[in-house]
Amino acid sequence: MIRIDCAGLAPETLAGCEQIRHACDCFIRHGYALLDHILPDAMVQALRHEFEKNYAHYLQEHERLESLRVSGRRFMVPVALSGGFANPLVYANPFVMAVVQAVLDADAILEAFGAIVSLSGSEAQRLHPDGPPLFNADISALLPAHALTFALPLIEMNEQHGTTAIVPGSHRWQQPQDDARAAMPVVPVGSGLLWDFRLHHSGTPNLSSQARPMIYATYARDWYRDPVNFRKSGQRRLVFGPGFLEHVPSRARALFPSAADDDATTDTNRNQT
Ligand SMILES: O=C(O)CCC(=O)C(=O)O
Repeated sequence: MIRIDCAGLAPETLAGCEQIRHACDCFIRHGYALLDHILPDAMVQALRHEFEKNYAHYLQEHERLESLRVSGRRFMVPVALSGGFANPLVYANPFVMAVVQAVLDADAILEAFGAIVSLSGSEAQRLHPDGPPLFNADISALLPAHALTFALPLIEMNEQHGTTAIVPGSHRWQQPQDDARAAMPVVPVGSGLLWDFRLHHSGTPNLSSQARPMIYATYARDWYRDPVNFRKSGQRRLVFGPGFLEHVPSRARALFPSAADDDATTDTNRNQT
């Protein structure tokens, strides 16, 4: 797999830099970008502790009103943009944003934010894209990306904890292919994996004794809404902590064009069952 090392890159000069161009090229051609050293390890360790403390109720084998079982012992759960998760380095990471704005649009939005929790013993998911084709026509696979998923693991994704298997190039498939060869990237703490919404991928089994929480962010063109992953009325795409929107830096404001939408709620809904 192609990996892009972001260590030492200056956030102010990312737009034209060689590594980001390489990441965008990989994303467009192969449907993914694997970015190393986008956050300090200590910051991600702190996010993990915060998650385990504040979201312990999601580390159980139980689907709640606001969570969604996505496969055996694997759940999609809401995470509020508050505490460490309200840090712009997390939801608008400069390296991630440089790719997002190049492969989507300068005014791409943050469409959803939360975590996928693969509990100990979680099973292999089937390969799937994150959304259906835009059109019921071959052209869907030829178009530029309309949305992407950014995955930020809170513990290393590897053979033991499980990882997200991806099938490079599958965002260009006209039909699902049975003989697809998936890549199983090791994604260390501090690295992040982006994939095109059309790319076929799957969570692999968690063989370890601990849960594997992975923060996800869906970035999208401003007209797109994920049509499949929020089918329960209790789910929320974005949950804002108190005062969050007032503190979004100007470089990240475009991510939140419709903060008053019904789909965006404040932190008070977070613990509803
Ligand atoms: O658990 C993972 O690594 C990926 C999960 C996933 O792709 C999904 O739930 O759609």
